[in-house]
Amino acid sequence: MKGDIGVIGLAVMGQNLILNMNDHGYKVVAHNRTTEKVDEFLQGPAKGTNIVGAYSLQELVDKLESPRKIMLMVRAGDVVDSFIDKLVPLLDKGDIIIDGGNTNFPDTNRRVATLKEKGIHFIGSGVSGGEEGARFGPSIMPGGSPEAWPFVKPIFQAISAKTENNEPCCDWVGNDGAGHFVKMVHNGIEYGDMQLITEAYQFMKDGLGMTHDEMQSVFIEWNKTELNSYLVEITSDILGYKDTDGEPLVEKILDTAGQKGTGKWTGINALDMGIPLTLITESVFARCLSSLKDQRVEAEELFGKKESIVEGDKQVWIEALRQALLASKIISYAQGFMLMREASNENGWDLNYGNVALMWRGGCIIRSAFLSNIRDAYDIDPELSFLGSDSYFKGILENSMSAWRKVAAKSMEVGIPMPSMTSALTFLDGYTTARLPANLLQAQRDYFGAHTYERVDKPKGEFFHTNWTGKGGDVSSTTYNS
Ligand code: NBP
Repeated sequence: MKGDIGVIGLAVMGQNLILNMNDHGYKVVAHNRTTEKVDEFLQGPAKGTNIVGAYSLQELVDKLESPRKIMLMVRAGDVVDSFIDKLVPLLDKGDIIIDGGNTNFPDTNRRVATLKEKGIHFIGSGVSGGEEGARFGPSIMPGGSPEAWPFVKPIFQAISAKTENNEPCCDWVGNDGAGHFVKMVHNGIEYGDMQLITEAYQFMKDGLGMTHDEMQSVFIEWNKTELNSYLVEITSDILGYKDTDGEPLVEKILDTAGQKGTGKWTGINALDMGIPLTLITESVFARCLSSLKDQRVEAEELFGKKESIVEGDKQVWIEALRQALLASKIISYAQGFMLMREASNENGWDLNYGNVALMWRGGCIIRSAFLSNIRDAYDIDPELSFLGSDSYFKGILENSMSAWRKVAAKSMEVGIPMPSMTSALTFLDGYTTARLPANLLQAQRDYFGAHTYERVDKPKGEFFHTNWTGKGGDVSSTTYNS
């Protein structure tokens, strides 16, 4: 009997996905560039299963049922192109190549188009959830050639995580690089969620002088509220974890955050598309700032250590902090969905935002109860332009407003950096202000560069230039795009 699917790449993700597919009754053919790893896998974790090995790409292709489905779980970038180049001459029209790595979506756009000309279908799929997700149920976000989806759907939906209602956390996202785009936004949102939690931690630790056991209890309690999520849950575990000397391990970890680039890509795309994705972008910058460790140590000495004590009833502050965190999180997701909406419009992807929320509901790092509410919001209004306008989320934003402002103001007053929570509030203040001071900005642009402006008392699309000083001419610059 031939194999149902081939997987290339026997590192942590590939091996675990293969074992997961095997558990669900699929016969998988496994290949890896370094073929010793095929033997190690077959004699190790895959021993006693139906998984078979292939020591060359030709052998892999020969062992697969038509149309062949070959999934790459290798390092993103040139390695994917190199495997595609080697596979194409061995494949037949209608065969399917799937890239399950963390690929930047323009690469997937390009690969879908190039392979289409050769009659090969290509799927670029985000896979989230790390090692455990891959083994027991990841969130899977596939996009690319729609013709390929019916062949891949049963396998992907079988191995994916399931919601509490047994819905698969995997569905077709859209054409071209839509799957990888949505995975990129997922990762950006993950940056935001993590940064928000760290800001709450610093407020509790430095501002309220709380012990790690106290903070752990707070996160355990928060996990029983609307903040219920994987990241809040692991944060409570981390805060309670003691090193061998009985002290909290977290305080022994160097405070410089790493990053692999997907948060940065999200920010870059937001800038390219003109979407104010402030919270995620602040989270990326917070990681950049954290990496300037030596400079920060010098600067603290130069400026003097801040006394950031927050006075007042601790319990009242903790509840205010919870509300500020929740409200900020709503803004982060609202901005992420604005970005997806813009990308969907620009690329004609026709994204289903409720389905995206459902795909993130389980199996991935940002899984949370909250995503069910997002799904509900898009069920009510599939074209919702701002998540915060949905009545459930609007209610939370309004109820949290006073506490959120208190926390933001206090953080500024005592010098606790909370870039994500404060920028989220600033965003909402801007978004809910009908008239912003961009009129003055336009006047400045016209003053120094003759960039023209539109008037509130004239139809949009009519452009005016004023000779502000009486010295300039009447010639204007090219019309601007807003
Ligand atoms: P890695 O990203 O570490 O990639 C390892 C695989 O790439 C091995 O099969 C390796 O073959 C192959 N490879 C490399 Br590296 N260079 C190669 C080359 N020049 N030619 C051919 N093959 C080459 O594996 P991973 O951590 O399992 O991740 C796989 C994909 O999934 C990546 O895109 C990753 O970003 C993504 N992802 C990872 C996670 C996670 O938690 N790790 C989560 C979600 C997504 P070799 O054995 O011969 O060196």
